[in-house]
Amino acid sequence: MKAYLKIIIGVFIPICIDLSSTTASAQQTNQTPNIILIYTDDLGYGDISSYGGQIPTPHIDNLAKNGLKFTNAYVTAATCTPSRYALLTGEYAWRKKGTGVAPGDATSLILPGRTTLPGVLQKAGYKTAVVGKWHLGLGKEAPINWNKDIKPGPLEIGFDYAYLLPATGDRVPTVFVENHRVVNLEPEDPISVSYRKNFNDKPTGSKNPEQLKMMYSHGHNQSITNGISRIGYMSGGKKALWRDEDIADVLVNKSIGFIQENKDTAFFLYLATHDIHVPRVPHQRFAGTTGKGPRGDVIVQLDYTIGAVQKKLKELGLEENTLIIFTSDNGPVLDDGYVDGATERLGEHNPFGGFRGGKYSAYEAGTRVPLIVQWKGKISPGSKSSALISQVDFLRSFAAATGQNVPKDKAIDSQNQWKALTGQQAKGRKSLVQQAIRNVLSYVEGDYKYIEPYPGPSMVPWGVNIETGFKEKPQLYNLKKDPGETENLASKIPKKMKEMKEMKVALKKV
Ligand code: NG6
Ligand code: CA
Repeated sequence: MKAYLKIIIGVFIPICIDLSSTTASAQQTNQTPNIILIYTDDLGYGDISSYGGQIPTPHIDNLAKNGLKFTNAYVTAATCTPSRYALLTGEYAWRKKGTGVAPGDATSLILPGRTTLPGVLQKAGYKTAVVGKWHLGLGKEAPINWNKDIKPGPLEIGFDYAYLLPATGDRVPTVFVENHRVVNLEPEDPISVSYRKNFNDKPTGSKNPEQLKMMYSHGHNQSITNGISRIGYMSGGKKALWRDEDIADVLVNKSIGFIQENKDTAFFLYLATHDIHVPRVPHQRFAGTTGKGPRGDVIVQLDYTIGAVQKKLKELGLEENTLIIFTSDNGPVLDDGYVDGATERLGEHNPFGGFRGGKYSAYEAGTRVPLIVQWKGKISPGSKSSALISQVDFLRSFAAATGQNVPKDKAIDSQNQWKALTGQQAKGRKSLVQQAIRNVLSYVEGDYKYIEPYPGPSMVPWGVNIETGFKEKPQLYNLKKDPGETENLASKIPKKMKEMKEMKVALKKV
């Protein structure tokens, strides 16, 4: 069923939305906002200047100036694959085995037939696209043949168009995939990929460090492309290899191309940036501009990306009709496997925004992320919200906003938080679950957070220098009074602890 959103702008903000009326119109009008979801990679709560960062991000700050900034918003997991899985399916990833960080040759984790965020919007008459990092697997059976049609993938689960980095920038194959095909692949130079063994003694980071323009620090010592060694081995596809310096520009061009092409219909663009994941290799326009090394420079490059999208919307007169959501797939990390000076050149900039832990961690910095929603003319500019929001809610929120019915047994963790997301309501959800590496779960409700006991290492066991938040005993924190999670209240308020534990156990059984 196609949707029609009737918006009555009253004397008072916020707005009133009547979801009862439906028509067959998919025309992009005031009533059906375009939706652009900008999903950044590894960007921390404190990485942008509107959240206290020391690196200038004027275009991202503009989103906050014109829109609504959340201080209590979460991604569902502290790594990429489970976060994206939950974002697109409306279900926590820890419910499904095999949804941890996916290798570059993983097969599709979200299969045709699933209820998905793009699928819901497609049904509502939107043109849908994903541009950027996928990292949810591609194809049906391993090993993937990269030289033929690669499917199923995004086109089979609700996207009309896809331009992808198949996994991450640091994993082979380092090529773009457009719809079902590797871009610029020449049949006489086919691609081979292996995550187990090298091909014909091809150069690797560990054997040929002299060929590297950026040294690896941990992992990332296998096949070399563009002077950077990666995770995994590949050969062939010479013409198809991306140049890391150009990735942001390529994704911008594909995004604004999609916007241009669909300016007259309602569209949904999921722009999943490679920035600011490793390897951090800014274009020369941005290299050296922040004095904070590549990590700082790719934040400025990310800001440019947002600026380019804003410029396009303005040029097409679509600013008022477009809702932009800006957020991140997990918390920040400094050294994530390459020697790029991220730690040494940080200075006063604090990506962690005062929270404990970071990417991979059960502590807050793992999953508390920036979230900004801009919808000009609808959301009051410069507003702030402390509503508890999870990205898993986007699916049902947009379903409700576009008049789509999602059966109760689908997208089971997603809640319709449309009102909170658009600033019409101060309260969001009551509780949520956070997922750290090794599927260690935390439960947040009200001011409190419970971290389940786990007998694991206290530091992430590879060189990232981040606390896991794992303890053999349960932990309970009052996030309001103690956002830095310094005082474990488990033994001080055992009743609360018990209650939180029971809630978490109950949720897991759903
Ligand atoms: C880790 C990688 C890290 C990054 C991460 C996934 C090593 C040593 N580290 O395994 O560099 O790729 O996986 O990041 O290989 S994510 O943002 O896509 O989840
Ligand atoms: Ca990530």
